[in-house]
Amino acid sequence: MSTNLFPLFFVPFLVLSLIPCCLASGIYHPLDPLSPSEFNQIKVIVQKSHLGSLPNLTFHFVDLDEPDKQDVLNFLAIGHNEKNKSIPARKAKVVVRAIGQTHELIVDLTTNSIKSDQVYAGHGFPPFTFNELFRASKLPLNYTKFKDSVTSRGLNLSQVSCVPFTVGWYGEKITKRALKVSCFYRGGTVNVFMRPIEGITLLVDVDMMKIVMYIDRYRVPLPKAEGTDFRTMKSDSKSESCMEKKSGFTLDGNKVKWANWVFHVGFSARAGVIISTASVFDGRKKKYRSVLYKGHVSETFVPYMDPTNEWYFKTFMDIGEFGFGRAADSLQRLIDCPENAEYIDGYMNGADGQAQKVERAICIFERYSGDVAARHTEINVPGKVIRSGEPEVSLVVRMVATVGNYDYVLDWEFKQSGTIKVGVGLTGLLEVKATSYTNYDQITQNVYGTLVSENTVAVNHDHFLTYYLDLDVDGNSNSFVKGKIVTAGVSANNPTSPRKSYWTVVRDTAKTEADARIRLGMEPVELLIVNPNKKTRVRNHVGYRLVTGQPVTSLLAEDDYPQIRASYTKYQVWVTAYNKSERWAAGFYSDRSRGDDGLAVWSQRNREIEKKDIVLWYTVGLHHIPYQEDFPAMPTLHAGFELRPANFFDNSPLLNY
Ligand SMILES: *[C@@H]1O[C@H](CO)[C@@H](O)[C@H](O)[C@H]1NC(C)=O
Ligand SMILES: *[C@@H]1O[C@H](CO)[C@@H](O)[C@H](O)[C@H]1NC(C)=O
Ligand SMILES: *[C@@H]1O[C@H](CO)[C@@H](O)[C@H](O)[C@H]1NC(C)=O
Ligand SMILES: *[C@@H]1O[C@H](CO)[C@@H](O)[C@H](O)[C@H]1NC(C)=O
Ligand SMILES: *[C@@H]1O[C@H](CO)[C@@H](O)[C@H](O)[C@H]1NC(C)=O
Ligand SMILES: [Cu+2]
Repeated sequence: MSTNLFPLFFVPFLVLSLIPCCLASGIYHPLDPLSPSEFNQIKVIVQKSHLGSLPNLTFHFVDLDEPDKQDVLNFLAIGHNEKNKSIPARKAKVVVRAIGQTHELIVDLTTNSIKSDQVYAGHGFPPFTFNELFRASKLPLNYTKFKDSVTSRGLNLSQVSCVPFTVGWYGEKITKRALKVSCFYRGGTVNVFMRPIEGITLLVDVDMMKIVMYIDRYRVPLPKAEGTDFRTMKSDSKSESCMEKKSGFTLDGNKVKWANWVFHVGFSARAGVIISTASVFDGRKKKYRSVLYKGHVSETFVPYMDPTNEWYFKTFMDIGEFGFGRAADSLQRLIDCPENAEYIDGYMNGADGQAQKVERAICIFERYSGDVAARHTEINVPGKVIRSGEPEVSLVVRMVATVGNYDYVLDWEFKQSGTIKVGVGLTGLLEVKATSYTNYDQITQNVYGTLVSENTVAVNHDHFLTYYLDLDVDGNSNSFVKGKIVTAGVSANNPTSPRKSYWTVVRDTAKTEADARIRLGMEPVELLIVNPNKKTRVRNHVGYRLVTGQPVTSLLAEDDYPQIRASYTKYQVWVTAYNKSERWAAGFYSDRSRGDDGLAVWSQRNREIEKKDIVLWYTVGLHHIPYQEDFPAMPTLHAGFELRPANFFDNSPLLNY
């Protein structure tokens, strides 16, 4: 779902200096996120413009307008210590709303000016501001009909908490910015999500900030408070003293250097953690070689599978409707990250444009997993038993997005083997529906989920996290190769083999975007991004392999409205031609979107993708059928994928970096 209204501890930042701090200290990287002073500078520039005098000006999106890729790469190649004035201009993309219009601005921080201002006239709306969500959540508490509904259920208004939900799109010709608000009863629990006050539909027109529809259709018993507390016994005695473990990496501004890896860690309100310009050191070639220009979660799609009046609209796109960075929670030491972790704060804009800080938004730590990175025992050398091996030590970059009831743990794990392992952990609270049933034997109708406790149905749903992966494998002229593994026969009268079959690999290079839409299933495939211009010592194309997870695609009908908005979830893998402005899989304006922008639409252009700068999109999907163990809070469920070198190195990188 869509909002996290509880941590209200954003610290406003004062304008300290108009010079980006990073420039002064010489550790600047052109993809550094906007600094607090830059956010505040942008606010001042916009307020001093013609927009400043408009009533109710709100900042919905403020992010770095990244320099062109070539400029970034040129800058990094030159190195940051030289006094060469080719630092790309700092610019920001800003989306504000005023008098019912959405303005897209490019703000130039170097010249203190607005470079362009366009009114967006297409479908869909920018992300909600925290203020809007907060104000919408308070409206029912002062709405007579709702107060009557609460009283007539024998409940106490002082114990009611309301939560706003985005509403999706169902074919309406005209859409407004709207939220539906659902209310919950605390009455002795901190787990508000487990006690929904069911049967009420409450629609808020967000621009008017007014309730415009109210229906109280039915009532069912409120699930009990008992047994819903999700707080586990926290042992404060976790010894901090163990070992004084020196972190084996260096953090220089936002640049990380560890083992054979260098990369940049960014943060934005929309994407949350962003990994960019990741390169791995090749010990034989004695140089860093590029792997990933940029990677982050591009969109999420969480459709619930209850089509009834009160629940059908729950088809959330948390990145575009709200933002993973906006939902970033301050990490708890020794719980969210281990004792050897270092932390990075995150910054974003408030609705008023002012910089806000999320302390400890990202952590970075070395992981001693107890696993084996590589090993072997050799007994065939006469008179000897030769044992060798290396323990797995990796570097993890982590962020947690708490999007209302759900918590997503987002990991980027770098391994010395050259692998980048991307992990998603799902935990937090389920979205439940109150019901009159108290046990399974009573159930006579479809409840669209699992009875997880008395009067409590946890509704079936999906999670789709679509990753933007701009791989630049050893440079940016890349191709996408599909290797099908097929059964081959041995002819019956072959004199040299008694075998009848074996398997072999049939490789196919995708020419255009249409060749690169992949629905994974029973058929075994190897998916590679290769650089056809670069060869290994023995003349294989250098590449990286996408090691996929469970093959999950959306099961909704093609013509179902939520599916039209998230049509890209019918395939797990897409490859598109690089275009700086194509980053958000469901389109930039995904609130109330209609599927007319986004990955599926871009792919329809069917651009050439052979020996081109290309972007890989991979969707981590989970069909979530809840179980009783997910109540009252869910033990973490893991999913993910890997990017693994495939003929990238001349031999195992564990041996010679
Ligand atoms: C602007 O804000 C004022 C007060 O905050 C409110 O009364 C008014 O309705 C708002 N106007 C619009 C167009 O949102
Ligand atoms: C800056 O670097 C570029 C590219 O290396 C070079 O062409 C240019 O001459 C340099 N400028 C100065 C002022 O050193
Ligand atoms: C509650 O609503 C009334 C009008 O219905 C309004 O006068 C009052 O200011 C509201 N109170 C709050 C706390 O919003
Ligand atoms: C409602 O809650 C308030 C505050 O806890 C309490 O003073 C009041 O007695 C309660 N009313 C009912 C009807 O339970
Ligand atoms: C880049 O993408 C945008 C958005 O899809 C599109 O409008 C634009 O034409 C594209 N540019 C090129 C050069 O294809
Ligand atoms: Cu779930």
